[in-house]
Amino acid sequence: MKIALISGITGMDGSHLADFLLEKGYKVYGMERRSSAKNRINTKSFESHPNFQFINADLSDQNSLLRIIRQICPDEIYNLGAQSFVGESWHTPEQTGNVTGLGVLRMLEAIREYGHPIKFYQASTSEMFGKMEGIANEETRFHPRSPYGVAKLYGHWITKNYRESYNMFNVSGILFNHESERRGVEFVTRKITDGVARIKLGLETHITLGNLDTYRDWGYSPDYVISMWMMMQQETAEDFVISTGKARSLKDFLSLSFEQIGVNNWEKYVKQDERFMRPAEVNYLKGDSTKAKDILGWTPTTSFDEMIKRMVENDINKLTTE
Ligand code: NAP
Ligand code: F7E
Repeated sequence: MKIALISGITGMDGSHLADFLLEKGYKVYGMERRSSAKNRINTKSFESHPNFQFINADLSDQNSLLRIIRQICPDEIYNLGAQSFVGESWHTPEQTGNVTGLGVLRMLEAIREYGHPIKFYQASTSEMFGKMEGIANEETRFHPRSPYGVAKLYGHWITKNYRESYNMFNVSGILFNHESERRGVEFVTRKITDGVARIKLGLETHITLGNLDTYRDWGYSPDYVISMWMMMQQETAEDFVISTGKARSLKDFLSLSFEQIGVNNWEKYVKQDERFMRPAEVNYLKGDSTKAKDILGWTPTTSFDEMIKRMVENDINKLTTE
């Protein structure tokens, strides 16, 4: 039985990846950091699975990482843990650099110190492209626009550097935005689907957002975590862009979300507030995942419309039950 360690288990991708790996017959350890109140909203589907176990460690604590690796001897490590909210990264740039950037180095150093080969996946991001035009692939130059993007770029390069320096099996997936019913409510897609559900149920009258003139290449998280596993099964460690190849506007997202509750004039229900604007914005992201299609055989399967439908339905059901 293969053993996987996932950092970021309580997050969106970590929990979807755990579902996928348990289904594949893996023993999965989910790395969790200590908090005063447990955050296990996303782990319900697998936390009592006989092949799943939580394990305590923190990406800002070097020895904790080495200790758990020695304890569980994993074959594969998926490093999904991060301060992942771009907006927050201007408020806590040092903490973001420490966890999202240096946390990657700590994980790599723990693997080196352990001394046995472990395959390593790093969660890189389209935010490293930042100020881009056209369509980005693995060769496109980087221009991050936030402390988060800069920290991720450090994580990306140190992953590559340790591959070249120590011949480690390290891969980076450069994933464009992806969402799901498990997305945190501070991210714009879930903020909208949760807001639409509240308006439908008469709990709110409007949604307050920041910059509406923005475009993202949005995919579905359960499709994207499969690509992470595929990268780890290759003979050679390489980096891959994962995307749908389509840039959608935030206004499209709003329009389709409100359509789910029979509203055609979404503008009436949306306000804007400076508080949600960013000091430097990434206005447009679109990715070319041809390399992933050719080498991994990966393509996204869930459409933009279907994803929005699932997210709105899920939020309506959730609020109704609550
Ligand atoms: P997420 O839902 O925000 O999850 C982040 C996870 O990191 C949470 O489980 C969080 O745990 C954990 N974490 C935070 N600080 C930590 C620390 N000091 N030590 C250990 N764990 C810590 O993020 P996601 O959307 O699933 O994304 C997964 C990864 O992919 C992240 O690295 C993100 O930056 C990257 N990424 C995401 C996207 C996207 O569109 N979703 C695209 C490209 C790359 P707590 O519950 O304790 O906070
Ligand atoms: O913003 C705009 C905002 O916070 C998307 C993370 O997973 O994907 C994610 O980062 C866009 C931006 O995601 C609001 O200014 C307008 O242009 O949902 P977001 P993100 O910044 O793209 C990348 C790939 C990651 O790696 C990250 O970890 O929407 N926007 N109004 C707003 N955004 C938010 N959050 N809230 C608003 O009210």
